[in-house]
Amino acid sequence: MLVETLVVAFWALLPAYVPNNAASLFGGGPPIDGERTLGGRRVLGDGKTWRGLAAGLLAGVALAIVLSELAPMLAPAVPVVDALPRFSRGAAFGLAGGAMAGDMAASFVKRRLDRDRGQATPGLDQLDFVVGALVLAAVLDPAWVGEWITLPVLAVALVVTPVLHVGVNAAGYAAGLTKEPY
Ligand code: CTP
Ligand code: MG
Ligand code: K
Repeated sequence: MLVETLVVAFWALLPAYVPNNAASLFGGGPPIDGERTLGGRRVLGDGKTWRGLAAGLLAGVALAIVLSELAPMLAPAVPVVDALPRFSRGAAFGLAGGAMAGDMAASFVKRRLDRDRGQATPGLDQLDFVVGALVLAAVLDPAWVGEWITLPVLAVALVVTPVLHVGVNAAGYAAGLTKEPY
């Protein structure tokens, strides 16, 4: 059922969604690339900081722990779902760390394409973190990914994530929390 697929996809990917927003809210300070350059351009740029990385990891893993406690309580109360995912350590760290790694990988690519920090790169900006999250989760806990990230969940995730991401960022921009509306 589509609604169940949507709910499971959203729940399973929440620990991958929040790291970006936490990094945006709490990031700043020394950049991860130490201001080093590659071919005349920054390796990652000033938008990728240690503080943002730490905040993102912490927020994602903490949320996964909370959701794991809530899942068995909430699932019986939500009529459309049979079960909601709980997160193993590998899944939690994979989703949060993979989201941050995917975001960093995208910045690396953007700098190689001569795009300045913060310049919009449609497609990459909206999917980098979810692809990174699913890849690292699949490496750290393939059984969890096999159980929860079914093909319909994956399809929904790839379609709904960009819409959700743009919506959240637009709202954050309107509220004065982020520098760019995308
Ligand atoms: N951020 C951070 N550390 C990270 C990721 C993000 O401090 N590892 C913060 C930065 O303040 C960044 C903001 O979150 O500006 C928004 O993140 P993002 O849109 O990914 O960075 P951009 O500034 O757009 O830079 P880039 O072009 O490299 O994506
Ligand atoms: Mg950006
Ligand atoms: K990004």
